[in-house]
Amino acid sequence: MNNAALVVLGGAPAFREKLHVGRPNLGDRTRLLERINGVLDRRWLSNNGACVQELERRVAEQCGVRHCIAVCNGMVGLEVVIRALDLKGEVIVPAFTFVATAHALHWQQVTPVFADVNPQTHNLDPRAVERMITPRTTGIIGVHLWGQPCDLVELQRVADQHRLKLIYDAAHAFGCARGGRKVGSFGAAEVFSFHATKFVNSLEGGAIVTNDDELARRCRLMTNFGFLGFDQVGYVGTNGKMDEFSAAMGLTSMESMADFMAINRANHSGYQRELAGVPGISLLPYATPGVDYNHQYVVAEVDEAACPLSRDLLLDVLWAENVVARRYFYPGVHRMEPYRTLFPEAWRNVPQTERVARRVLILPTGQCVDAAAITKICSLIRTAVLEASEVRRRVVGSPFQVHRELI
Ligand code: T4K
Repeated sequence: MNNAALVVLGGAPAFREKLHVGRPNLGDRTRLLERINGVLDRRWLSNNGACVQELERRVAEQCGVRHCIAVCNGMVGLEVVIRALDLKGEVIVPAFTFVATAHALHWQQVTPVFADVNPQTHNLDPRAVERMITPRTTGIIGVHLWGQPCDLVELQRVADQHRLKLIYDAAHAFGCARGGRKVGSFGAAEVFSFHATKFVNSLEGGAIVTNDDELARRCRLMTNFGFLGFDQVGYVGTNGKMDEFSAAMGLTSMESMADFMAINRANHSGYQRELAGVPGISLLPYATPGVDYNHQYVVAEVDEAACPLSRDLLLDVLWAENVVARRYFYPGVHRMEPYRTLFPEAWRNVPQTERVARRVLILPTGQCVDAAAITKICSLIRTAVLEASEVRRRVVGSPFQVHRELI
């Protein structure tokens, strides 16, 4: 009897321990602990310490930009840029993104307007952006989803033509590039997330990067309460500073970027090989010429017209086998509160988001996943799909309860 059928009957899961999407990649422990000891020795724990300064230098170098402001997380970074650019009224964002992209606007009293995505890349569709522009629109936030650079040329054209400010939520795209130009150097500013689950992580953290001197100055002041000097405040700032332990982690993580990338790339190829020919299952390919990816997300799509098993049933099977795959970013931000109540008709404008959100399943990758685990995960998927009618009968019809925490 195969594994998928086994678990449905209540047998032991295929993996003894949960294999989560988002397990952090870790750099060199010794180097990290040295850095942390250095922080303790210096007794300088936050407020523009040596590690933060070094991280900012290295991130700016890596992106080929003049300025980097390290922040406590990506969402605060977005808020600071939104405020520093004085975005008002409406700003267009993709409906298919993590909720933080929209929340950052809402938190700053700006209305997020949801535009549709390109079904091939899941990235913001510039033509859909154009359709959503109104006299109240002041900006666009592109999201380099799954580490794929947006349609940079077209989005810039739309922004220029309509005199809109364009920034990027680059939470997924550290280390990525298009045409040799690094993500981080596009638009008025870009914001990275260095959250634990990201390609490069600083526990919690993020960075604002820009070539605009004045914008950088404002962002830096705003992340430190708006202080211009010891006793002088010039803006309504916030506390968006990164602390020294986080920066130590970020620096150590950056030093292992090449390793992380190689692991992610090999994992992605493994999934591609092992899932080839499974009916109705495909992987987002990361294959556009001239684009460098970090391969941080393994994005599977379940085409219900061709796959005998629904995406959600497949998710149930995987969870039951201790493979904690995720339905990012179901059901689309426009269907989350408060946006669902504020804009109950928004779904009508985003048919591709609606479709993509029903298809996507993110599979585990990174350091915690090896070739043997990938083979096992793919064999579970293959078995579940090939024996769909039996799996469906047992999952739906049995008292076996799949624990769906977090979903
Ligand atoms: N823009 C975009 C496009 C984003 O994707 C994000 C964040 C942001 C902006 C905002 O950036 P930050 O403000 O977060 O810097 C997780 C992350 O918390 C979030 O950072 C990330 N995107 C999002 C895609 O994923 P959840 O709600 O899925 O978190 P959670 O707790 O379910 O954890 C994710 C998985 O990672 C789980 O399977 C467990 C695993 N995990 C997590 C942590 C923290 C570990 O194994 N170890 C860990 O230490 O949001």
